[in-house]
Amino acid sequence: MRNLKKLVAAAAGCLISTSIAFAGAYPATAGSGAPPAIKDPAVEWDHLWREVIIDITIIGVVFALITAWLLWRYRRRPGNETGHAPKLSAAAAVAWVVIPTFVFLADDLYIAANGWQLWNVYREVPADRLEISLETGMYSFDYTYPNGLRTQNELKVPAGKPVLLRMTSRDTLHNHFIPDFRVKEDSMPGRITYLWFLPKEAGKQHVVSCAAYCGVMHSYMAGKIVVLSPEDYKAWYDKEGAKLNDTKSAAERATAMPAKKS
Ligand SMILES: [Cu+2]
Repeated sequence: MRNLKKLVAAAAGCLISTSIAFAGAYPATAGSGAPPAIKDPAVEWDHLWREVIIDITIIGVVFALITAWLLWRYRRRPGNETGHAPKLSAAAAVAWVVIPTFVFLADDLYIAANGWQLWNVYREVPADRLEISLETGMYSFDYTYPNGLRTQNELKVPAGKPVLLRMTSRDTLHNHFIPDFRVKEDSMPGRITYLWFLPKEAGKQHVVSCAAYCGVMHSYMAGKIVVLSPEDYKAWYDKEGAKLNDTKSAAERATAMPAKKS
């Protein structure tokens, strides 16, 4: 009985200190007064994900070891079938329910609070950003750059600059999912939604996929994000912008010409 009490106390102490140690390992930024530094949301989401995996692994292993030890400690022995098994005291029985529940809930709350905090940080888009409009439709992603340039299913972006997509849809619900950047947001008719990400490595391409069932060709609704160096991006953007202006002025000249008399 004394052993059991010691065990309960040791397990509780171990788990609570583990939980507190993790809380210390992930410093809070919300409410500290200073604006949070711009961080790559993808890295932060990965951090949180690893933390969930580590927590549930530690809790799972500790509880499995305790269970295995109890099974061995109180195993059936020959000649002891009628037995005089020690009874749990009321306090020990309550402790067995309350302490594990507290540990699980404390960890759940801690993880949920970190997720909520990270979500709030993520929803504050960095001021220095490239803003691009996105209209989704069956079955394409149509991007419009600040100079009016349009691309379909391919978004070129400069490395090192946060990119904000303002999204809407011309027909039904779609979703712009970029797995590599850990971002995913619905686009829908009559509403503007947004997501942002931080492309870091020039020369890389990232898959974009629709992640909301939008019709029979939904599985074909995919695109890519091409990350260029800032210089290459500027060169491409200026060149395509100039082409667009030439086309526009030619169209304006054509409409301004007086109609020939017949
Ligand atoms: Cu879809």
